[in-house]
Amino acid sequence: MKNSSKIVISNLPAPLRLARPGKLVIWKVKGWEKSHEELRIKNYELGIMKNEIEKLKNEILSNLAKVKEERVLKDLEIKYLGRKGELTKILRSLKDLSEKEKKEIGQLANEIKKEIEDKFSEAKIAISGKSGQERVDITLPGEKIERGHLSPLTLVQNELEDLFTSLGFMVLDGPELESDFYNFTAVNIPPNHPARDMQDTFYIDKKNKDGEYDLVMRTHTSSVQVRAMQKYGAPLRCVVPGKCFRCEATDVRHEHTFYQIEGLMVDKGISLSNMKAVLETVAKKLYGEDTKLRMRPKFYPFVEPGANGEVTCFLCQGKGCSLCKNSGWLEIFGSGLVHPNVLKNGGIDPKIYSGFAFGFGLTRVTQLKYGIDDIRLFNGGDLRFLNQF
Ligand code: FA5
Repeated sequence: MKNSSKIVISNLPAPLRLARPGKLVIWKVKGWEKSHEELRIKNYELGIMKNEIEKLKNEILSNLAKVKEERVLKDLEIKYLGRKGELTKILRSLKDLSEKEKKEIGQLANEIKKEIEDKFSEAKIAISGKSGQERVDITLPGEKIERGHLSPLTLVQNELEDLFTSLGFMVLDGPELESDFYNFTAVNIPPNHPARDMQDTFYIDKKNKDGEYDLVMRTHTSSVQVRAMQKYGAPLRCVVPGKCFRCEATDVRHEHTFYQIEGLMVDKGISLSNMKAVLETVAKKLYGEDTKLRMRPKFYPFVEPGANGEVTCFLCQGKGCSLCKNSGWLEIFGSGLVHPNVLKNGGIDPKIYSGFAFGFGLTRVTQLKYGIDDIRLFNGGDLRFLNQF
């Protein structure tokens, strides 16, 4: 090889250099025409390039045939067709070729690219099971999203809260899982007192260190009376809406879970007439100016004297029916002047202050307002019932 010189091809496109590590050396024999030699080299380069593209195509197709999961498919797509993908790199390197070469190899490369992209689309459809024809028609009218609304109980609760705040009452909250003390003892119903039988109670199956069951699901919102007095002292005006629980044999008027709204006013010189004025205002606000309110004495251990309040039965208009037990009246609240023992338990001196308290059955009040003939519909979860409000 004395009369020959070597040409080191260093400007091969990147994928070819990768494919053939080391330097590609072509021996140039002395006396050959330059153009002839270059043509030969170029043809050699193009041949390698075509082979590499074909090889890559076969590799991609064989890998695609094995794919079963979307995630793997995605990885393959990135590996070959991604911005830095192997096929993309080859295609990008074509820009270094002359126009004639580009035409020759570019056409092949584009055909292969198209074939591979089609295979990828087919694989995607096969894996996701969706038709390639599936399209989103943005001109179709949208699906109506149902709007919820407030429950009738909340509507009435809001109405009463507005009324009471306008009368200067605070709105308070209290725990539903309550201590035996606040639910009973603090409101003048000591342990073992027969008055405890007035409310069928869910006791929590957990004894304290003295072996007593001292946690209950509160049976009434009166459990918040002493809490409020201890926290705010006198004078005091508050209402407490909330859920109550009783172990009832349920019927059209009785539920095991129902709402009450408690009211408490403590100040100097509070009398029964103040209480009656407030309760009549509430009844008229709820049921209209013509509403008749009947109050009759009733025993509650935490008030003295005590009274219950009834309004005309909506179902029979006072004639008597199964809902009102043929009385023509429906009881909606209990009330009375706060017992001195309760004031004392709340840290308020009964010689200076007096007060009144009441407990509306909020669920019963709502039942009456909307003419709902069975209280159990509230907790029934039937949307046909709720959608009416
Ligand atoms: C009480 O719960 C007393 N804490 C009310 C009270 C407060 C009296 C302050 C005096 C001073 P009573 O058990 O009567 O009272 O219930 C009051 C109201 O709750 C009833 O008038 C009724 O409307 C409603 N109520 C009672 N039990 C149920 C029940 N099981 N289902 C639905 N509503 C009920």
